[in-house]
Amino acid sequence: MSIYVMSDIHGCYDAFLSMLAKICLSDTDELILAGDYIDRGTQSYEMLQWIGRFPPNVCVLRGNHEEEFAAYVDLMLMLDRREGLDTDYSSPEDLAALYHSVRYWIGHNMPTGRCLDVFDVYGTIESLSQQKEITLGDLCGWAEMIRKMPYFKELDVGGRRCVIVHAGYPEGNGKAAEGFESREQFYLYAREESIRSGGVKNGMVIAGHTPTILKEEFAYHEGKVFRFYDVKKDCVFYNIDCGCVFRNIRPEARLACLRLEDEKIFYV
Ligand SMILES: [Mn+2]
Repeated sequence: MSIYVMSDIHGCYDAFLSMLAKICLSDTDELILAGDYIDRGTQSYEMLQWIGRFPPNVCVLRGNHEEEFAAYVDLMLMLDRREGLDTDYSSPEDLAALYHSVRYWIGHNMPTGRCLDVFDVYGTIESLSQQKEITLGDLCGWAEMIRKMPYFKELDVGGRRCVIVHAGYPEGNGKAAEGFESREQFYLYAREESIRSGGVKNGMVIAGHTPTILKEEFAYHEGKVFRFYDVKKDCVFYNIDCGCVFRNIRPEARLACLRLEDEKIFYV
């Protein structure tokens, strides 16, 4: 039995399926997905469908893109109620109309007037609405699914405490973490802080969120998995976001999968 971890699939459903085939995931293996299934790529719908019915040996954690998606759905519901739009939960046309109302409302009420700064930043809801004819009921179902996703998963790997999380795991048990309002914000948004003020004593943290193809970022490693060992904390840090969604513009970008028991890395 093996445990595999993947992260930041970002709508690359075909690459995700290729990876499942490559690692020959069986029912006795465990797969942990560290968030950001949607946005940027073209197959967010397929990813949402897949994580809506994932098998019991899969653990689906929350990424910042899921959290934001659920917040956009909340905003749509809020406006629907406030303006008395009475959107039909099973009508694709009604959802399209509500979507445009939200954009119009933001355009007229936000200081910047720029809707895409605050709502549906990657246009995912718009393309789901236009291309897949989804409904408000579908969106509410996905938002509910997202709210059930845990922020992190802890397990024992060869006697070491191992935490899998989307971006970072703050050290200690304090309520807040360096530069962040809450632990939850750190779980979802930490970048170099994930190493500087995060970690697990005598353990391991596996995260994604910062693509290893970005030269200006701490995790830069030419599109390969980034591994760092902190001697003081006796903690191994992994960043496994190898930027797969940028593959068409960056040849070094790819999808990675880490097998925990021997730290073997697979790429597609
Ligand atoms: Mn992220």
